[in-house]
Amino acid sequence: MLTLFHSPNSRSTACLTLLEEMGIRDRVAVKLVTIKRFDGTGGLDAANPHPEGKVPALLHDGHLITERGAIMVHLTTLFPEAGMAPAVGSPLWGDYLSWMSWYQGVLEPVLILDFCKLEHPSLTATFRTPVEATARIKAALVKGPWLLGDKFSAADLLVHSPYAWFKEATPDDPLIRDWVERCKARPARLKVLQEDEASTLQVA
Ligand SMILES: N[C@@H](CCC(=O)N[C@@H](CS)C(=O)NCC(=O)O)C(=O)O
Repeated sequence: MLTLFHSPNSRSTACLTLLEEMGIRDRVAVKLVTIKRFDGTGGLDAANPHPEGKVPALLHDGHLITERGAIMVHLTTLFPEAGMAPAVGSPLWGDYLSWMSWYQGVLEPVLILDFCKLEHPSLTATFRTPVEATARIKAALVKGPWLLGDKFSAADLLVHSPYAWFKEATPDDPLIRDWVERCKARPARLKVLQEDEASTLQVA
């Protein structure tokens, strides 16, 4: 059995959107939990199995998967027919894994460090900066129209997500802005955002 632990308008929204994109909402139970919010609202939820009380978390027959990249790779591997990732083991699968790992290991830290205006030679040596991150996304989109070429995938869903939430972080580049807008306009995302809007009232 698969259970996704979700809190509306949070990082887990992207995982719920993936379920919608894949047409597998009926295959994964979604449990709403509260989380500690930056504005001081919410709080830890005893029903959430995430070791730090965060979302998303995916429980698969007693095994806990955390980190959006890992959750998305797990789901796209379990349901390959949904077509949200290249065939496992194909050369393009390597590109897919690289984007998912790069997001978790580099892009998200880079954007948060930049938002906090934190600079240090070790940080730059390890992660580089938004300039290099932008160049990497742009290089893929020049070939485009999606990160993996002609098909929208979970890589687009994950990598565009911080720009959808924080418009000011979006690089001032027409190719990247257009890609973010195309990701934002997908019906699956719009549907989940509407649901999140409604369920926030229930969870708060
Ligand atoms: N690296 C994790 C980050 C998870 C995360 O920070 N989630 C936030 C929601 S946006 C959270 O649960 N915060 C509650 C807390 O920090 O206690 C991922 O991408 O899955």
